Amino acid sequence: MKGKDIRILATEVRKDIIQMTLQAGVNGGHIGGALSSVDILAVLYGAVMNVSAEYPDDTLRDRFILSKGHIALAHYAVLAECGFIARDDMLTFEKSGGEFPTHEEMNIRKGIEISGGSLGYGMSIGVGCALAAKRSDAEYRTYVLLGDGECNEGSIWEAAMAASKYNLDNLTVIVDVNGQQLDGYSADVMPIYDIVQVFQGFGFHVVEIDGNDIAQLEGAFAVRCLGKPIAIVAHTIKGKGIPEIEGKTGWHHASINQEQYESFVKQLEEAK
Ligand SMILES: Cc1ncc(C[n+]2csc(CCOP(=O)(O)OP(=O)(O)O)c2C)c(N)n1
Repeated sequence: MKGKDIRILATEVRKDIIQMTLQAGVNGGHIGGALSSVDILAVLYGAVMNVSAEYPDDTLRDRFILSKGHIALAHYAVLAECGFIARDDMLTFEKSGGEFPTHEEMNIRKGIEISGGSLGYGMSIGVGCALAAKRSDAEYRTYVLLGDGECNEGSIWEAAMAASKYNLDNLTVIVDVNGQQLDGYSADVMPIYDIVQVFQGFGFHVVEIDGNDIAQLEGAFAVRCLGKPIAIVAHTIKGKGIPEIEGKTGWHHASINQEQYESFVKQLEEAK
């Protein structure tokens, strides 16, 4: 997938997310937090990670751990755009008996490293992958995508302590800070105050960026710090790409109808 224009990839992934949500009917999809993370996923898969659909289980592949597992539909979309998942299969999202439910199930052949859905444990798995790489002198890097609401889980911080203790400079954690969670603003539900300082306090080298800006993401993913894990604090907009829903509450999880689908695709095209 390397070489494809990342902005085009991101727009295609956003369209796929809308299409999957429409096809899911009343089951709907986690549309808001999927759209906020798209640029992060597009840069990772389009420009950064050493992964290939041809050899999905290569032991030296970079590891991507989707800890905010409810946005599996965004992950399915980028995996489909990169050839890991057939498009027709992607469109079985949320269908009974299908392989692509709302929270993803571990399937290395399809590029899915963990089963997700219960927030807060992907970071521990990522720390385990990075520690294993260190101990076996393997060259791969581990990337973990967290939500800012997810950072209310105490297990994140236990894993953060371990990442520093073991000097996991082969680990990059990205926090999608869209400022919202399931039923409101993160600042109201359970504020973390200064997430940059918190990660610094846990011994991370922190990079703070606009997480919907491709160039800033590319720069952040190139950062390394000897002996320290990296945390990318990525400020994003929930619902990014569709002006009608950008930053609005109520779009964490939703169903859409045909009319909304057509309007959303039009808005995505215009925002390109
Ligand atoms: C352990 C656990 N508690 C609660 C939930 C229900 N839940 C699903 S998404 C979500 C909000 C997560 O917020 P955030 O990480 O900010 O996600 P985003 O807004 O980026 O979609 C919650 C509480 C869950 N999936 N797992």
